[in-house]
Amino acid sequence: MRLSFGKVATWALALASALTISTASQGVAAPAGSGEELSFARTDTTTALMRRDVKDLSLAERSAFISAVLKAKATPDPLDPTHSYYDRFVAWHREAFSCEIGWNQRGNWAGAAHFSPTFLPWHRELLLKFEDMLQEVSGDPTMTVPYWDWTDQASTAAVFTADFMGGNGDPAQGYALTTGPFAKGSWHLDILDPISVQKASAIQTDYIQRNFGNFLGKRVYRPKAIDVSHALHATHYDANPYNARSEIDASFRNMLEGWREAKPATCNEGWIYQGQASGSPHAMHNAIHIWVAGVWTDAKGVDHQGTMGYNTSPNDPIFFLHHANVDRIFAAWERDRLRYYQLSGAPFGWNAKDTMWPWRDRTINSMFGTIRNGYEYQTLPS
Ligand SMILES: [Cu+2]
Repeated sequence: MRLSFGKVATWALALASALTISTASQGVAAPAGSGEELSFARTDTTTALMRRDVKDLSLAERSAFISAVLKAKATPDPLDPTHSYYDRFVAWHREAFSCEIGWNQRGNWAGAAHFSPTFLPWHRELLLKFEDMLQEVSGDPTMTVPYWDWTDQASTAAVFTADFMGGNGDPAQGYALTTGPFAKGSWHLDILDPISVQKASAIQTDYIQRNFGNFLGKRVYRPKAIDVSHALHATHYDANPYNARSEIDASFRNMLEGWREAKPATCNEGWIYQGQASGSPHAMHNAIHIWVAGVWTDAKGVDHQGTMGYNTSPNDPIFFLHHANVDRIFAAWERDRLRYYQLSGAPFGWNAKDTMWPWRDRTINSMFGTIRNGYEYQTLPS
């Protein structure tokens, strides 16, 4: 995601759309042999792998995960040796904001992976591929991405330690991360946001920056368990107009993605910009990106934001632990609603039976359900 420094709300009328969403099969798993071609992420896996809370990992498991991430960063990408295997994921996430692959709804944009119904299935597929990579580089076919339950203080405390994700940035050094395996000097950001995007927000450093809970001097809070419970009550997966402006009571996806009072997204110099009304707090997924990143103005009046605020937010490995938790909330929501995703009439890449950019390998519908995709969560929120 990308933070917006937009100061003024431009509150246009919601765009009318001819799209319709069918709720006929909601709550009912589609019958076998419905004619739809499905292919799952791990058809060869008979036992689902377990994604666990960081607070429950042993010291050896914590260390094995960090080693795998560091190895991925030191291994050239088999598909493109100009960057590391790890950075393939940063590049995918960055390119997902390109207008070229966006859905232009009469000037109001939905992205390939954000402010769009694809938000949850896209990040699920990204995480599965990230996990596959960690298994490959570590030689451990059972390795999974642990989740950071940001509603839980014990999980949060277990995440931000010197042997794992490191802590907060150092205010004396421009909020550079100076602790842990991804500290400045040890972990270098090789893929940055496009310059045009940086100009619109802040100039990005080539090391991780974090400024916990500070949004231009105002406190940002992490969502609580009760916020998650509330989100799980949303009955529909998504709603017209299928972007950041979807009503959260009707759109579980936007409830969880976290846009509130969003402005129409625009396309500037080839990149989609999604802002929202000034003073309207981001929620859920967005709020955590902002909580970790922070936004601040330095003594010279220059605006900065932390690494998790950029389109290249996967540069901070906390991204994957955060998104595992977002996916876990999705898993809790979809339990009784498996295969609900009936959107049709959208451009290719947003309909239930379409495949998603850039992989084009599995249908959106096939991304629903964790166990049939070869993994499950230790616990689900309720
Ligand atoms: Cu994202």
